[in-house]
Amino acid sequence: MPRKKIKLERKLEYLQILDDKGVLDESLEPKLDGDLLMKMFRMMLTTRRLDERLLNMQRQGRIGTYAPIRGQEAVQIGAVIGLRQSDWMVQSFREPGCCVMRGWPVEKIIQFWGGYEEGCAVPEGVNDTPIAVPVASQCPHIMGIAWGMKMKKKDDVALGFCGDGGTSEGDFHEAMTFAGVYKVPAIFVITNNQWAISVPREKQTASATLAQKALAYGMDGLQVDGNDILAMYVATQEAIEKARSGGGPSLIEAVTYRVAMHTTADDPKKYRGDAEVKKWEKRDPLIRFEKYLRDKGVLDDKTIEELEIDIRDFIKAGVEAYEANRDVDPRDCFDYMYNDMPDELKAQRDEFNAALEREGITIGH
Ligand SMILES: Cc1ncc(C[n+]2csc(CCOP(=O)(O)OP(=O)(O)O)c2C)c(N)n1
Ligand SMILES: [Mg+2]
Repeated sequence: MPRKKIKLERKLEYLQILDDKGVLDESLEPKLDGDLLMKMFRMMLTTRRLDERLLNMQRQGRIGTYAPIRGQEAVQIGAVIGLRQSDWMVQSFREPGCCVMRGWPVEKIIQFWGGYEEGCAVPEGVNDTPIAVPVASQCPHIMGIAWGMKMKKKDDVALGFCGDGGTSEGDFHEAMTFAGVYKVPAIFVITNNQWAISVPREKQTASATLAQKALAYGMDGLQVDGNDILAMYVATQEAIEKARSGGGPSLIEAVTYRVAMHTTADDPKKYRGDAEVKKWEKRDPLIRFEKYLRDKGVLDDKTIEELEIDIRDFIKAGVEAYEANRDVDPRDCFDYMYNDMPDELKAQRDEFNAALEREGITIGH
């Protein structure tokens, strides 16, 4: 019986174009026009400011909870900026940048985190799935939508997100198996932000990279510096082109860091040290890209100042729209799950109503 090395046919690469200090690898630099570069920066800055705003709103008691994304702006904008509107984007719960990029009104994003079900309704004309908290549930959806595209003989693709923690779920495995076998036009972006709540990356899996998991399912895997928007853009564009032209699915592991807490209900100081956070703060995706644009002469102080004002007004309008439209009745939550309300739910509703009456509380419209 022979014993020999099995040749792996698939490639596994790492891509970084702008390094941690903003030094450019000119041989890998994509030739992008100034408008696209500025759009990338504007969208990343919008995502940063929106994230800060949502975190503040939660601390002020104006929304219920929030999952911050600081540090992950390049993953989000780099991955979706090159999608067509007819392509699909499948999100988890940490992609507000993708939502804004895809045309979700800011008001809607705030509604979701404010606990209003209106925030789950995808805006008209936007081919995205709603925010979904169940970990890795995105993967079968990415696969299924992409399979649908293939069956309909469309050249649209499905691109979606899953976390490092999500790759340990059965949903991830099942979706990857099907995607590989059926060669669907799917792009799985794995946001490796090093943590799944309090579980660090090294305890998540013994796999040296998450990208290499792709090989076992018969697809290419690419590990990308997720804090380098140029690399994220190039990697996803390649995967999108491949998917559109019938080349099948890809997995992109975006290496980044969750600089803030898991959600506003979490205190990361309980399980990780400051030094690690500080190290990653220095790799901030915005600082790096800003330096690149300044060196290129397409960005200066005045442009940034104007951008900040525009973005502030844009977010403010969304917050105002959200706060002007809160005439809802929390008792509605009993009404929409079932056509015929089951007895246990009726009992809960009655108990709630009785408690309101007892306490003399008036709510709703
Ligand atoms: C199926 C399922 N199990 C557990 C949870 C609770 N939960 C929410 S987020 C999370 C960690 C997810 O980590 P990762 O996939 O790395 O994504 P990240 O939060 O870092 O964006 C867990 C366990 C959930 N939402 N869904
Ligand atoms: Mg994670």
